[in-house]
Amino acid sequence: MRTLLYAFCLPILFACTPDNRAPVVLEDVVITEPRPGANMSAGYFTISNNGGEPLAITRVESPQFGKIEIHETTTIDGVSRMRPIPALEVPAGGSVVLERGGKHLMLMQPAADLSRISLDFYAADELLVSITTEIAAD
Ligand SMILES: [Cu+2]
Repeated sequence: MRTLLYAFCLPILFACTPDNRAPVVLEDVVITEPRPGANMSAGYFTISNNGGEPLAITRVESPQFGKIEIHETTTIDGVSRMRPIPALEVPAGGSVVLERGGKHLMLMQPAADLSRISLDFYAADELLVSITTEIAAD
């Protein structure tokens, strides 16, 4: 599933890029169905920073999830572990892929109704981008 979601410019925070691309764009967004018993979903996407300054996403919020963490999976001696990371860094003009076995969102405490999922991405207290998507079959 290829989903191109919108990003919007916050005029006070960001000048739009000269060619009018949105400063922050999320593509290929996948939110997995919560596994029975596990009560959490994973989120994968590609995030692109079209602006001229590096970005650090420090917080993700959703009305559909009580708690969201940014995780990184590392494999040491064949053992995979995931741990929360304080920020998702996206270099100026670059992009970062969140995928299985790597960085991902961990979405906990899901609401009963997950027919639409909204996610708000923040750098500290500044809202950078909001998206709306749907659960994907895992
Ligand atoms: Cu995780």
